[in-house]
Amino acid sequence: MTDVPERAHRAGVVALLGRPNAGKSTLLNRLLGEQLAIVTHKPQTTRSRILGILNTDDAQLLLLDTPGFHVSGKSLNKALNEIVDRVAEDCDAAVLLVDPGPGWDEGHDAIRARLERRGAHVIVVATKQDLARGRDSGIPDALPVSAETGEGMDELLAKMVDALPESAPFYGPDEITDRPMRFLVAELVRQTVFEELGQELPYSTAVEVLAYDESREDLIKIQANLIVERKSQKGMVVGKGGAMIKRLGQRSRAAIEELVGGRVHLELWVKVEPKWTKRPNRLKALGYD
Ligand SMILES: Nc1nc2c(ncn2[C@@H]2O[C@H](COP(=O)(O)OP(=O)(O)OP(=O)(O)O)[C@@H](O)[C@H]2O)c(=O)[nH]1
Ligand SMILES: [Mg+2]
Repeated sequence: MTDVPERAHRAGVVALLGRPNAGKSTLLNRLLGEQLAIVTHKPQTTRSRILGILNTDDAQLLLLDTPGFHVSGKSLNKALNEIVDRVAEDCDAAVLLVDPGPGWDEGHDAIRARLERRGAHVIVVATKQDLARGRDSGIPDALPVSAETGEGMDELLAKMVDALPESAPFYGPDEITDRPMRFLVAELVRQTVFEELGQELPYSTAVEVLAYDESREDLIKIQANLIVERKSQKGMVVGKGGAMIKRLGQRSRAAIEELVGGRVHLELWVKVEPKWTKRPNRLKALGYD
Protein backbone atom coordinates (compact mmCIF):
# COMPACT_ATOMS: atom_id res chain seq x y z
CA MET A 1 0.00 0.00 0.00
CA THR A 2 1.23 3.44 -0.79
CA ASP A 3 0.56 6.59 1.07
CA VAL A 4 -0.98 9.20 -1.19
CA PRO A 5 -0.11 12.57 0.29
CA GLU A 6 -3.26 14.57 0.83
CA ARG A 7 -3.39 17.61 -1.43
CA ALA A 8 -3.32 20.95 0.28
CA HIS A 9 -6.50 23.03 0.14
CA ARG A 10 -6.56 25.66 -2.59
CA ALA A 11 -8.53 28.89 -2.82
CA GLY A 12 -8.55 32.02 -4.93
CA VAL A 13 -10.24 34.23 -7.44
CA VAL A 14 -11.02 32.94 -10.92
CA ALA A 15 -12.24 35.69 -13.26
CA LEU A 16 -14.67 34.86 -16.06
CA LEU A 17 -13.72 37.19 -18.89
CA GLY A 18 -14.91 37.54 -22.46
CA ARG A 19 -16.75 39.56 -25.06
CA PRO A 20 -20.39 40.54 -24.43
CA ASN A 21 -22.72 37.56 -24.90
CA ALA A 22 -19.91 34.94 -24.81
CA GLY A 23 -21.77 33.05 -22.10
CA LYS A 24 -19.91 34.09 -18.93
CA SER A 25 -22.97 34.38 -16.71
CA THR A 26 -24.44 31.14 -18.05
CA LEU A 27 -21.16 29.39 -17.22
CA LEU A 28 -21.14 30.85 -13.70
CA ASN A 29 -24.68 29.60 -13.09
CA ARG A 30 -23.87 26.17 -14.50
CA LEU A 31 -20.78 25.79 -12.30
CA LEU A 32 -22.70 26.90 -9.20
CA GLY A 33 -25.85 24.96 -10.04
CA GLU A 34 -27.85 28.10 -9.20
CA GLN A 35 -29.16 31.07 -11.13
CA LEU A 36 -27.05 33.73 -9.49
CA ALA A 37 -26.24 35.93 -12.49
CA ILE A 38 -28.87 37.08 -14.95
CA VAL A 39 -28.66 35.78 -18.51
CA THR A 40 -30.30 37.19 -21.63
CA HIS A 41 -29.77 36.73 -25.36
CA LYS A 42 -28.80 40.41 -25.62
CA PRO A 43 -25.18 41.57 -25.20
CA GLN A 44 -24.06 43.74 -22.26
CA THR A 45 -26.43 42.20 -19.78
CA THR A 46 -23.99 42.00 -16.86
CA ARG A 47 -23.07 45.40 -15.42
CA SER A 48 -20.99 44.64 -12.36
CA ARG A 49 -18.70 41.99 -11.00
CA ILE A 50 -20.62 39.18 -9.36
CA LEU A 51 -18.95 36.71 -7.04
CA GLY A 52 -20.10 33.12 -6.99
CA ILE A 53 -18.53 30.85 -4.38
CA LEU A 54 -17.93 27.24 -5.38
CA ASN A 55 -16.66 24.66 -2.89
CA THR A 56 -15.14 21.34 -3.91
CA ASP A 57 -13.50 18.67 -1.71
CA ASP A 58 -10.15 20.39 -1.73
CA ALA A 59 -10.74 23.89 -3.05
CA GLN A 60 -12.81 27.05 -2.83
CA LEU A 61 -13.21 28.90 -6.10
CA LEU A 62 -14.24 32.55 -6.00
CA LEU A 63 -15.74 32.84 -9.46
CA LEU A 64 -16.07 36.41 -10.67
CA ASP A 65 -18.55 37.06 -13.44
CA THR A 66 -17.80 40.32 -15.26
CA PRO A 67 -19.31 42.57 -17.92
CA GLY A 68 -18.18 41.78 -21.47
CA PHE A 69 -15.18 43.80 -22.61
CA HIS A 70 -15.73 45.97 -25.67
CA VAL A 71 -14.88 49.28 -27.24
CA SER A 72 -17.15 52.22 -26.57
CA GLY A 73 -16.85 55.82 -25.48
CA LYS A 74 -20.11 55.92 -23.52
CA SER A 75 -19.79 56.55 -19.78
CA LEU A 76 -21.68 53.45 -18.71
CA ASN A 77 -19.65 51.27 -21.05
CA LYS A 78 -16.41 52.85 -19.93
CA ALA A 79 -17.36 52.10 -16.34
CA LEU A 80 -18.04 48.48 -17.31
CA ASN A 81 -14.66 48.16 -19.00
CA GLU A 82 -13.01 49.55 -15.89
CA ILE A 83 -14.61 46.79 -13.85
CA VAL A 84 -13.13 44.25 -16.26
CA ASP A 85 -9.71 45.89 -15.98
CA ARG A 86 -9.76 45.82 -12.21
CA VAL A 87 -10.80 42.18 -12.09
CA ALA A 88 -8.04 41.32 -14.59
CA GLU A 89 -5.54 43.04 -12.28
CA ASP A 90 -6.76 41.19 -9.22
CA CYS A 91 -7.49 37.55 -10.04
CA ASP A 92 -5.37 34.46 -9.42
CA ALA A 93 -6.55 32.82 -12.62
CA ALA A 94 -8.84 33.69 -15.50
CA VAL A 95 -11.12 31.79 -17.80
CA LEU A 96 -11.18 33.55 -21.15
CA LEU A 97 -14.43 32.56 -22.82
CA VAL A 98 -14.57 32.75 -26.60
CA ASP A 99 -17.72 32.15 -28.59
CA PRO A 100 -16.51 30.32 -31.74
CA GLY A 101 -19.16 32.19 -33.75
CA PRO A 102 -17.54 35.62 -33.62
CA GLY A 103 -14.24 33.91 -32.71
CA TRP A 104 -10.92 35.14 -31.36
CA ASP A 105 -9.87 38.75 -31.96
CA GLU A 106 -7.24 41.29 -30.94
CA GLY A 107 -9.21 42.13 -27.78
CA HIS A 108 -8.58 38.57 -26.59
CA ASP A 109 -4.87 38.89 -27.41
CA ALA A 110 -4.67 42.07 -25.37
CA ILE A 111 -6.39 40.77 -22.28
CA ARG A 112 -4.50 37.47 -22.36
CA ALA A 113 -1.16 39.28 -22.62
CA ARG A 114 -2.11 41.51 -19.75
CA LEU A 115 -3.10 38.61 -17.50
CA GLU A 116 0.04 36.67 -18.33
CA ARG A 117 2.24 39.69 -17.64
CA ARG A 118 0.85 39.67 -14.13
CA GLY A 119 1.47 35.95 -13.76
CA ALA A 120 -2.23 35.05 -13.67
CA HIS A 121 -2.93 31.65 -15.19
CA VAL A 122 -5.18 31.87 -18.28
CA ILE A 123 -7.54 29.08 -19.37
CA VAL A 124 -8.97 29.64 -22.83
CA VAL A 125 -12.39 28.10 -23.33
CA ALA A 126 -14.40 27.77 -26.55
CA THR A 127 -18.01 28.10 -25.46
CA LYS A 128 -21.37 27.01 -26.91
CA GLN A 129 -20.04 23.69 -28.24
CA ASP A 130 -23.62 22.44 -28.57
CA LEU A 131 -23.92 25.00 -31.39
CA ALA A 132 -20.35 24.95 -32.67
CA ARG A 133 -20.12 21.22 -33.27
CA GLY A 134 -18.28 20.43 -36.49
CA ARG A 135 -17.16 24.00 -36.91
CA ASP A 136 -13.48 24.76 -36.65
CA SER A 137 -13.29 27.28 -33.85
CA GLY A 138 -9.85 28.52 -34.89
CA ILE A 139 -9.02 29.11 -31.25
CA PRO A 140 -5.73 27.44 -30.38
CA ASP A 141 -5.49 25.34 -27.18
CA ALA A 142 -9.05 26.06 -26.22
CA LEU A 143 -10.99 23.73 -23.96
CA PRO A 144 -14.35 23.03 -25.62
CA VAL A 145 -17.31 23.51 -23.26
CA SER A 146 -21.04 24.00 -23.32
CA ALA A 147 -22.70 25.68 -20.37
CA GLU A 148 -25.99 24.54 -21.88
CA THR A 149 -25.26 20.79 -21.83
CA GLY A 150 -22.50 20.73 -19.20
CA GLU A 151 -19.89 19.42 -21.66
CA GLY A 152 -16.34 20.06 -20.48
CA MET A 153 -17.33 21.23 -16.99
CA ASP A 154 -15.32 18.62 -15.04
CA GLU A 155 -12.16 19.32 -17.04
CA LEU A 156 -12.64 23.05 -16.67
CA LEU A 157 -13.15 22.74 -12.93
CA ALA A 158 -9.98 20.63 -12.59
CA LYS A 159 -7.98 23.19 -14.58
CA MET A 160 -9.28 26.06 -12.48
CA VAL A 161 -8.41 24.31 -9.21
CA ASP A 162 -4.91 23.50 -10.48
CA ALA A 163 -4.37 27.19 -11.24
CA LEU A 164 -5.16 28.33 -7.69
CA PRO A 165 -2.66 28.91 -4.88
CA GLU A 166 -2.66 26.86 -1.70
CA SER A 167 -4.89 28.63 0.78
CA ALA A 168 -7.55 28.10 3.42
CA PRO A 169 -11.10 28.92 2.31
CA PHE A 170 -12.18 32.58 2.46
CA TYR A 171 -15.91 32.01 2.95
CA GLY A 172 -18.06 29.63 4.99
CA PRO A 173 -19.35 26.45 3.30
CA ASP A 174 -22.93 27.76 2.98
CA GLU A 175 -22.15 31.09 1.36
CA ILE A 176 -22.79 31.37 -2.35
CA THR A 177 -22.16 35.05 -3.05
CA ASP A 178 -20.97 38.27 -1.43
CA ARG A 179 -23.83 40.20 -2.98
CA PRO A 180 -26.80 41.23 -0.79
CA MET A 181 -30.34 40.09 -1.53
CA ARG A 182 -31.24 43.63 -2.64
CA PHE A 183 -28.72 43.37 -5.46
CA LEU A 184 -30.01 39.98 -6.60
CA VAL A 185 -33.58 41.30 -6.54
CA ALA A 186 -32.63 44.36 -8.62
CA GLU A 187 -30.94 42.08 -11.14
CA LEU A 188 -34.01 39.86 -11.49
CA VAL A 189 -36.15 42.91 -12.24
CA ARG A 190 -33.57 44.02 -14.80
CA GLN A 191 -33.67 40.60 -16.44
CA THR A 192 -37.44 40.91 -16.83
CA VAL A 193 -36.97 44.30 -18.50
CA PHE A 194 -34.51 42.72 -20.97
CA GLU A 195 -37.02 39.99 -21.75
CA GLU A 196 -40.13 42.15 -22.09
CA LEU A 197 -38.93 45.37 -23.71
CA GLY A 198 -37.46 46.19 -27.12
CA GLN A 199 -33.86 46.39 -28.26
CA GLU A 200 -32.65 49.70 -26.81
CA LEU A 201 -34.68 50.32 -23.69
CA PRO A 202 -32.97 47.82 -21.34
CA TYR A 203 -29.68 49.66 -21.87
CA SER A 204 -31.23 52.85 -20.50
CA THR A 205 -32.75 51.07 -17.53
CA ALA A 206 -31.48 50.57 -14.01
CA VAL A 207 -33.20 49.16 -10.96
CA GLU A 208 -32.87 50.55 -7.47
CA VAL A 209 -34.33 48.63 -4.54
CA LEU A 210 -35.65 51.21 -2.06
CA ALA A 211 -37.01 48.91 0.62
CA TYR A 212 -36.58 45.24 1.49
CA ASP A 213 -38.76 44.52 4.49
CA GLU A 214 -38.54 41.10 6.13
CA SER A 215 -40.34 42.04 9.32
CA ARG A 216 -43.32 39.84 8.45
CA GLU A 217 -42.62 36.14 8.55
CA ASP A 218 -44.94 35.10 5.73
CA LEU A 219 -44.23 37.88 3.24
CA ILE A 220 -41.27 39.95 2.09
CA LYS A 221 -42.21 43.48 1.05
CA ILE A 222 -40.07 45.07 -1.63
CA GLN A 223 -40.20 48.53 -3.20
CA ALA A 224 -38.12 49.25 -6.25
CA ASN A 225 -37.61 52.02 -8.76
CA LEU A 226 -37.21 51.24 -12.40
CA ILE A 227 -35.07 54.10 -13.65
CA VAL A 228 -35.15 55.23 -17.27
CA GLU A 229 -33.57 58.20 -19.02
CA ARG A 230 -36.46 59.82 -20.86
CA LYS A 231 -40.14 60.50 -20.45
CA SER A 232 -40.91 58.63 -23.66
CA GLN A 233 -39.19 55.57 -22.16
CA LYS A 234 -41.34 55.84 -19.08
CA GLY A 235 -44.35 55.63 -21.37
CA MET A 236 -43.06 52.39 -22.87
CA VAL A 237 -42.31 50.85 -19.50
CA VAL A 238 -45.72 51.74 -18.12
CA GLY A 239 -47.49 50.59 -21.29
CA LYS A 240 -51.09 51.04 -22.39
CA GLY A 241 -53.26 51.43 -19.31
CA GLY A 242 -50.31 50.28 -17.19
CA ALA A 243 -50.27 46.84 -18.82
CA MET A 244 -46.50 46.63 -19.25
CA ILE A 245 -45.53 47.70 -15.74
CA LYS A 246 -48.09 45.24 -14.41
CA ARG A 247 -46.55 42.43 -16.44
CA LEU A 248 -43.01 43.42 -15.41
CA GLY A 249 -44.12 43.41 -11.78
CA GLN A 250 -45.79 40.01 -12.01
CA ARG A 251 -42.87 38.32 -13.76
CA SER A 252 -40.30 39.92 -11.48
CA ARG A 253 -42.26 38.90 -8.41
CA ALA A 254 -42.43 35.28 -9.59
CA ALA A 255 -38.66 35.23 -10.16
CA ILE A 256 -37.96 36.80 -6.75
CA GLU A 257 -40.31 34.36 -5.01
CA GLU A 258 -38.38 31.50 -6.56
CA LEU A 259 -35.10 33.01 -5.34
CA VAL A 260 -36.25 33.59 -1.76
CA GLY A 261 -38.47 30.52 -1.56
CA GLY A 262 -41.43 32.40 -0.15
CA ARG A 263 -44.14 34.98 -0.81
CA VAL A 264 -43.19 38.44 -2.01
CA HIS A 265 -45.07 41.70 -2.38
CA LEU A 266 -43.37 43.84 -5.00
CA GLU A 267 -44.11 47.51 -5.60
CA LEU A 268 -42.50 48.73 -8.79
CA TRP A 269 -42.30 52.44 -9.67
CA VAL A 270 -41.00 54.04 -12.83
CA LYS A 271 -38.76 57.06 -12.45
CA VAL A 272 -37.19 59.29 -15.11
CA GLU A 273 -33.63 60.30 -14.35
CA PRO A 274 -32.19 62.13 -17.36
CA LYS A 275 -28.65 61.03 -18.26
CA TRP A 276 -28.20 58.61 -15.35
CA THR A 277 -25.94 56.53 -17.64
CA LYS A 278 -23.61 59.51 -18.00
CA ARG A 279 -23.36 60.58 -14.37
CA PRO A 280 -20.44 58.97 -12.49
CA ASN A 281 -22.07 59.42 -9.08
CA ARG A 282 -25.26 57.70 -10.16
CA LEU A 283 -23.34 54.90 -11.82
CA LYS A 284 -21.50 54.41 -8.55
CA ALA A 285 -24.65 54.52 -6.42
CA LEU A 286 -26.29 51.95 -8.65
CA GLY A 287 -23.30 49.64 -8.28
CA TYR A 288 -21.92 50.00 -11.81
CA ASP A 289 -18.44 50.95 -10.83
N1 LIG B 1 -26.52 27.16 -27.07
C1 LIG B 1 -25.84 27.73 -26.08
N2 LIG B 1 -26.14 28.98 -25.70
C2 LIG B 1 -25.44 29.53 -24.69
C3 LIG B 1 -24.39 28.84 -24.03
N3 LIG B 1 -23.87 29.67 -23.09
C4 LIG B 1 -24.59 30.81 -23.17
N4 LIG B 1 -25.53 30.74 -24.13
C5 LIG B 1 -26.50 31.78 -24.53
O1 LIG B 1 -25.80 32.94 -24.92
C6 LIG B 1 -26.51 34.13 -24.54
C7 LIG B 1 -25.62 35.02 -23.68
O2 LIG B 1 -25.35 34.37 -22.48
P1 LIG B 1 -24.82 35.15 -21.20
O3 LIG B 1 -24.43 34.14 -20.19
O4 LIG B 1 -25.81 36.20 -20.79
O5 LIG B 1 -23.53 35.85 -21.80
P2 LIG B 1 -22.53 36.86 -21.06
O6 LIG B 1 -21.17 36.56 -21.56
O7 LIG B 1 -22.73 36.81 -19.59
O8 LIG B 1 -23.03 38.24 -21.65
P3 LIG B 1 -22.86 39.75 -21.05
O9 LIG B 1 -23.21 39.71 -19.61
O10 LIG B 1 -23.85 40.51 -21.84
O11 LIG B 1 -21.45 40.13 -21.32
C8 LIG B 1 -27.75 33.64 -23.80
O12 LIG B 1 -28.83 33.63 -24.72
C9 LIG B 1 -27.37 32.24 -23.37
O13 LIG B 1 -28.51 31.39 -23.21
C10 LIG B 1 -24.08 27.50 -24.46
O14 LIG B 1 -23.19 26.82 -23.97
N5 LIG B 1 -24.84 27.01 -25.48
MG1 LIG C 1 -23.29 38.25 -18.26
